[in-house]
Amino acid sequence: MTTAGLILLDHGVALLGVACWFATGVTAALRRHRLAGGLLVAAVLATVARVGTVAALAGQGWWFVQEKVLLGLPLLGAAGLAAVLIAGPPLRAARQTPGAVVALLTAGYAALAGPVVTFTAGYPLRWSTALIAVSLVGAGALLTARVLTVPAAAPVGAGSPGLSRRGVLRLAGGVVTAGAGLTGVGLLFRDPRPVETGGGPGPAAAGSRATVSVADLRGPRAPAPGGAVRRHTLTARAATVTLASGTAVKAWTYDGKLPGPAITARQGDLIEVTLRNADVEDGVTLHWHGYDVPCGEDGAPGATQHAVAPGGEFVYRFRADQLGTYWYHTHRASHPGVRRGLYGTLVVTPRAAAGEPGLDLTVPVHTFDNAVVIGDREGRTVHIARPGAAVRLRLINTDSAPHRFTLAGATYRLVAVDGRDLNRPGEIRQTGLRLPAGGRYDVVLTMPDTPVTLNLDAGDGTGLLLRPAGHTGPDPARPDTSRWPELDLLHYGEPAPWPFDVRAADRHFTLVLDRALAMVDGGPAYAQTVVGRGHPSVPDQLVAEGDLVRCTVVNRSLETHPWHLHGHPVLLVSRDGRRGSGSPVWVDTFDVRPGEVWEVAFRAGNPGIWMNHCHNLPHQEQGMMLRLVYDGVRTPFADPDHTH
Ligand SMILES: [Cu+2]
Repeated sequence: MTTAGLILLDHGVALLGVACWFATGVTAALRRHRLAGGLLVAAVLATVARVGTVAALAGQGWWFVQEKVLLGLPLLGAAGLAAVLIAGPPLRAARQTPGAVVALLTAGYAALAGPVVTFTAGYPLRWSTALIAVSLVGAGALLTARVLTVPAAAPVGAGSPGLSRRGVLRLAGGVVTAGAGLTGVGLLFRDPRPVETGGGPGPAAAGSRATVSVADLRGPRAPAPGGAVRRHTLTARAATVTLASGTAVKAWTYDGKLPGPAITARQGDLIEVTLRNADVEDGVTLHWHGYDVPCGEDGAPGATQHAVAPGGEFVYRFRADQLGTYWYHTHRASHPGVRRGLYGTLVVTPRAAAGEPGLDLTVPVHTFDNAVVIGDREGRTVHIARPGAAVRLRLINTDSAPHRFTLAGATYRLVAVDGRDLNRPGEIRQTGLRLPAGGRYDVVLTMPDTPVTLNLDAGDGTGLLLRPAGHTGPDPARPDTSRWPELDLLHYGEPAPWPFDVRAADRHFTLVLDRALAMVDGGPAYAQTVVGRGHPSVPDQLVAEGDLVRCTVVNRSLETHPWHLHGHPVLLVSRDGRRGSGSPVWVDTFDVRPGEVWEVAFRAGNPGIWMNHCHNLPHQEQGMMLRLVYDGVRTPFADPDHTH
């Protein structure tokens, strides 16, 4: 069973246990003794089964079970054992005692506390969570005891003066419960650690070394020798754009276009883009997704610049040293900014074109409220190619969810991922390509003398049709590709030596992704969390220039998280503890699906302050973001409430 399957099964068994314990308590209270006895057996069995699911899940990693092992199960175990001891004998004798009902319902509260802690706090378990959970279960027990064992019409002043033994016990229980609860609530407001060092040295002591501002980490002003200057001015503005396919889209745009103007360069050129903002009230930036620009050009508001407000301007300059397929988008209010249209493509080709020109198509996919488009068209776009010509398709996913592409009618090779070439990628056919949010695949094929289709997802016919020049037959229907297997990047292409030994990493960080109650941008939220926190309360990751950094990314949730680090490509090391057998794969975005554990590594060679976040942009907005901070680099742009 997959880890995600185990997570779901464990949730199910936990909820079954809650239902059984409460049902036992209620039926006992109603004096349905035989039914209560049967339910008690079921509750015990569900609890034992829960131990089994948690144990199985523990085999996938401690992150998946920590709060269950340390809190949920011990609490339930203690309360359940007490319930069996207290309620078992009277139930067997078909008697009811108030104490039995209290004990059974208390086991119900304890059973409920486990999943509540899992869904609201998760990993890592904190003292505040544990104390509040124990306190709430205690409060539930005391209240239940009070309701069930104090006669509603007790005569005032009757009974013995002073406290009975039961009264003393209750008073003590109340004090302990209140104390635990108050301590737990107090601990909630303890500030999180501001920085994680990943086992490496901490920040250099203030004043002991020079610091550099990200404002000074800017790109060069001239191209490489022989290179050109590619100058653009992009003006962000709201516009209603009529797509080539005829649909009108109310959008935020760069230059009134969807997508924004395509930026292309030859390797070594200087790209200089002046961003102006006409009327996008939230402000805009340009982030060069996957392009390892100097940090000051990265377009991350609150870290590398202030967002460009209406009437404002910012000039980006960087050398087009990296070849390949990239894209740009706003990083200010990315959700909804990117979804509404603030994106465009960036393609860098070699200085000298190799061989005869074939067909080179940039294929950005985007989903608007009322249209799914490739480029600026819905439906199927037709291109003509000469049989025998080299065709390159540059697939770009500009959405927040993965897309599945299938190419029918030809064999092909996936030659580059996120702009970086794979080593000896083999020919494949009838294989699906799942492209993470923000990711890019470069696919090449030799045009056959029959039509080829590129198909998007399962749906509506969105895609490309490559028609051979001179072809007169009918165009092919959309093929059924739903059963095609999915290419596993970890086992594609041929191995090649890695540029470093990941076992010798200088720092190792672990990011556990989940949902929980947390503060996001100054307000409480049911957040998308990293180690239980929401942005900007997630601790920074500290690195020093030159460090080899390992990062483990764990997904405890039931949603996919396309993880995206700015400024650095990361090498995919392993998934669920297993290394790949194929080409080294360098990416800037990798999908961490539910229950998966990825390990990646990178060399810290681009000083700055870099955003590290989920590229499902609604998740990012809901807190799933942190910063990678180089020691000695500071930002004058900090704006902790508005850094999306
Ligand atoms: Cu996510």
